[in-house]
Amino acid sequence: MKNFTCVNDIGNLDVAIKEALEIKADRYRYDTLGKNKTAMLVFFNSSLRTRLSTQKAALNLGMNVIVLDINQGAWKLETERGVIMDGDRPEHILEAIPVMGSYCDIIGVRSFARFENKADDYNEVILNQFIRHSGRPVFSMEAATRHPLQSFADLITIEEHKTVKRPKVVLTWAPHPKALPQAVPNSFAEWMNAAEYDFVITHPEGYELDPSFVGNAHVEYDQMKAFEGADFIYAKNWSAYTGDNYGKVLSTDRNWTVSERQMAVTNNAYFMHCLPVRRNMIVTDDVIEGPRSLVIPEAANREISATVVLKRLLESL
Ligand code: AN0
Ligand code: CP
Repeated sequence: MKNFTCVNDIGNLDVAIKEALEIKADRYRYDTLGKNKTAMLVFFNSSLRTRLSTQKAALNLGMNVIVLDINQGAWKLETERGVIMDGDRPEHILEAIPVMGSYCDIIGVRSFARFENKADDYNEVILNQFIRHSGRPVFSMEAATRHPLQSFADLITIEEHKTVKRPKVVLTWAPHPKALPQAVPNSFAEWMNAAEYDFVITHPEGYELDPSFVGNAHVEYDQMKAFEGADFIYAKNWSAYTGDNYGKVLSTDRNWTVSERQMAVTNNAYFMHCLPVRRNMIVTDDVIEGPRSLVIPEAANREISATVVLKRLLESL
């Protein structure tokens, strides 16, 4: 695997899941594969899980790790080419990227959608600059349009808990006070479609996702109807994608907060969320603390998805 930015990079999902479960059963099995290799993790945005689980994954493989928070101690980066740099940004990303690449063997990047320019976000301008100019394999730790390490961990979690081959999985929008990217729902949809589950997306009107991620998923605007008979509920907020509303919050309707009321019509569904989660906006205390909540094992599986991805990148060096 040369880079890891989307579901296609991982290839056959059955093979990937098998590899993940083998690594989960013996996570230090490849502890010499990364000897004298350095992973650099570059964060343009905050993180708890991605930061910790990816470092742990690198350590599982015997790698060295360098973590850089761009906004804490590094020079502020200009990202536009052609700009006269007489403002508050002393360094250009086109020098910073190859310099970072010179100190490591593999680079992970977290760079959220900035909501300034939809085309720049959906063309993954920052992530692609890393791919083009670092000279290293690059993996996404959540970029503008996708969060593949999260979706891979979500897939592993569903595979561990499902009781039928093709479970009903429902992605539901839920309210949040701030504008959040579409990366997590886009990516989740991409992986669920690839897994060929019975996949339903529910959200208020105006929150339609990019059709290329929705694919053949069934879109249902009635949340209660969508939840009927579901085996897994995956909650997430996202801001609007469509037209001039790109990056806007159109609703904070707490009728969409996942509670026992909606969970009651499911097939005793498991509850999932990528975290961090705002309680009693996205989900009630009762549901997230309940016996069917998978949020902690789901987060724990981030170590497993990252170990598989780093292992495969190391194998292709
Ligand atoms: C981010 C998002 O919604 O993309 C990260 C989730 C993993 N969430 C927040 O910024 C709260
Ligand atoms: N789920 C996830 O990626 O969490 P962090 O933003 O804390 O890394």
